[in-house]
Amino acid sequence: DSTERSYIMLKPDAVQRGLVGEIVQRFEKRGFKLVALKLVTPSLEMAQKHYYDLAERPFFPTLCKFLSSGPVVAMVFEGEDVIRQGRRMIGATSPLAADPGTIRGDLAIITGKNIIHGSDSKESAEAEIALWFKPEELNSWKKTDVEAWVYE
Ligand code: DAT
Ligand code: MG
Repeated sequence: DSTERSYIMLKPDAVQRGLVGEIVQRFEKRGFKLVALKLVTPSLEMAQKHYYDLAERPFFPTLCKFLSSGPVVAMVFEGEDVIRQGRRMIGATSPLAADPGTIRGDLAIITGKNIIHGSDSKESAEAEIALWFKPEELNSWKKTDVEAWVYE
């Protein structure tokens, strides 16, 4: 299903470290289509909603405080199997366990500063996209012949 969509978010550490371009490029180069993107500083409430399934975990308060500590890059990528492939590209939750070649395995060290979020199922993708974006912020567009964008 080439219209599958995943919510991908670059956390405050990725923005602070200047890794936005590099990480977005990996998804673009793979061939996934960007359908939404914005820089936003999440409120604590927004962070808590995003991570609601982890509310009982001891690290939940720290995690939510961290996510709301500065701007994040909220994105939606579209493409065949993008939810699962996005998770593969991101790598394991602990960057020390993430394979080299993955985003976390190449660019991060500790779990609490693992630079990126990606939806883990169709259900979470749908819920996360609805949480972070209004319907009109999602852009449906066709990739066309590059020459038309270089010449008139
Ligand atoms: P993922 O981000 O790989 O989907 P998750 O959904 O289990 O991982 O957890 C969400 C975030 O919470 C994760 O990116 C970092 C933080 N986190 C998870 N487990 C943690 C732990 N044991 N200690 C501290 N932070 C943790
Ligand atoms: Mg998760």
